[in-house]
Amino acid sequence: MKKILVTGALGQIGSELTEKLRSTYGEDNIIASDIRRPENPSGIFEEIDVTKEKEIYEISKKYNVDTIIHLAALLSAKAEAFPKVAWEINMGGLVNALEAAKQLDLKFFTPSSIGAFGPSTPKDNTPQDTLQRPTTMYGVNKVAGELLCDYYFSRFGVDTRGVRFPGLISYVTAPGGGTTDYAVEVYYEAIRKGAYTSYIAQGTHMDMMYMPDALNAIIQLMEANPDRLKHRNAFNITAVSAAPEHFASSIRKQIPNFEMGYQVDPVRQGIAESWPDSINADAAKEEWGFEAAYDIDNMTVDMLEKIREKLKKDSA
Ligand code: AKB
Repeated sequence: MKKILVTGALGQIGSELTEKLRSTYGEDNIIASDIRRPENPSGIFEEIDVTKEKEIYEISKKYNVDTIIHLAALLSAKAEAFPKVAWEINMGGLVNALEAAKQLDLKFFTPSSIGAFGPSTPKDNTPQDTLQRPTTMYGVNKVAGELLCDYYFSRFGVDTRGVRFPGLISYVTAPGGGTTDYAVEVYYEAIRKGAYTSYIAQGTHMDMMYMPDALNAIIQLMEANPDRLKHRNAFNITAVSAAPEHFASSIRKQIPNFEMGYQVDPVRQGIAESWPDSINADAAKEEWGFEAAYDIDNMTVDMLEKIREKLKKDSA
């Protein structure tokens, strides 16, 4: 990768990935884009509506990029609330991005998710290659997206690569409309109130990962030797399998009086229950050497420290 267009650059992954790419590949080589221009973009920024057929193509051509990292998408809970909009953004945006990659001969990354699995998928140690019959619009988009990326690879030779992200935890930009968002909120509320009411029920396991590991995964996969890749779209990756009470006990090691309550949201609980409890990430390890560096406890220490600094700065 030398010159990279990032779509959805203002989102949870995009905002941090753009900065990391800039420090790795050089300021002028990263073109951030999103549907709206921020007030003070910190580097090259272009407004792109991914659902408009030619916008990704035009900007990719304008800057002569060699890679597209396509992140613009609606997350699971939002997609359940607005399924048709989700189809238009998640699938319409993806096919436009893939077409740009095909026409300009670009490398391509887009994330899939643990949401690509469904209730009939084996729940524990979910294999890389398994039954995928998701029951959510987001899941349908993710499976269709994986297949579409594989199709552009096998039919048109586009170098497509992807991972199935677990719930991503970070302090920089809040996730919007995901099922796993509680695992970010819990840290903020632990600091602000010493307590959190979880909308996901006790005992509901999902895979989770700290953002620095997720960013490394994207770069590592995109830089991996293609001859070693037996899979492409998309690799299972994980760091921890955790339920709300595991976050509570990890936080209690740092904030002993922290209290966790439960008020379950049936929609997000239903989505969570349709996803795996834990996934098997051996293929990512074997084919491109990925292993997460953070477990729940060292992530908790870092999250709490960074959120405290951020809140202090915001209130200064
Ligand atoms: C969501 O909850 O929708 C996302 C995901 C696991 O894909 N965080």
